[in-house]
Amino acid sequence: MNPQQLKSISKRLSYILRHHPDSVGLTLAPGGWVGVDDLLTALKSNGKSVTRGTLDQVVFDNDKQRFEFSADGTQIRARQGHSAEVDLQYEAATPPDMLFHGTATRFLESIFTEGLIKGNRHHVHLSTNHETMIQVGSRHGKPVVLEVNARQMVADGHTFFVTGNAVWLTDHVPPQYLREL
Ligand code: HQG
Repeated sequence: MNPQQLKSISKRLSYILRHHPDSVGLTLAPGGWVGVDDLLTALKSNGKSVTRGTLDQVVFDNDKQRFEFSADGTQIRARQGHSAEVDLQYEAATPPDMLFHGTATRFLESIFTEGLIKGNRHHVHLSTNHETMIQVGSRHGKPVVLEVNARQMVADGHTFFVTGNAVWLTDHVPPQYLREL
């Protein structure tokens, strides 16, 4: 399986596990989980057969570690980025004092008016990694990184969650906690 094929399967998995499980007749269980056997069967009946070995490769070699298996290996989920209605069941966690958000310069005016909003997704995505955030921002245009005063947000009662691939999630970042770097 070449990298291009693996990427194509990864995109298909993102589509199913984050946005449209119904497109292949699946529903997300609490936590965002889907049975691995159910997923493989659904892919097969939709003419997109994937072996368990290839699925493992997509999950373990994924550049952003977007997916994870349950501890017993029988279930799979996307770690974040969902628009489908589901409770990911993450427990609240205390973030580092500062987090980063990558965006495009064209969004700045609106962001400094209404703050960072989650849009279609469940949460606003933040990171401790400045470099990663430049990449994330460049998906939308000329990248710019914002510093988020997470320490003050926690002090003011905002809740954060962290995923297994170190993406920090929160509901909304009001503009007073943001600073352009
Ligand atoms: C921006 C990728 C105007 C926000 C990445 C972003 C991430 C506003 C865009 C994950 C705004 C939404 C998520 C406001 C926020 N006015 N624009 N008030 N508030 N925005 O794709 O964070 O590759 O939904 O800054 O790595 O770019 O899919 O969010 O530019 O972790 O695994 O609106 O997606 O992961 O875009 O990316 P997105 P994002 P994957």
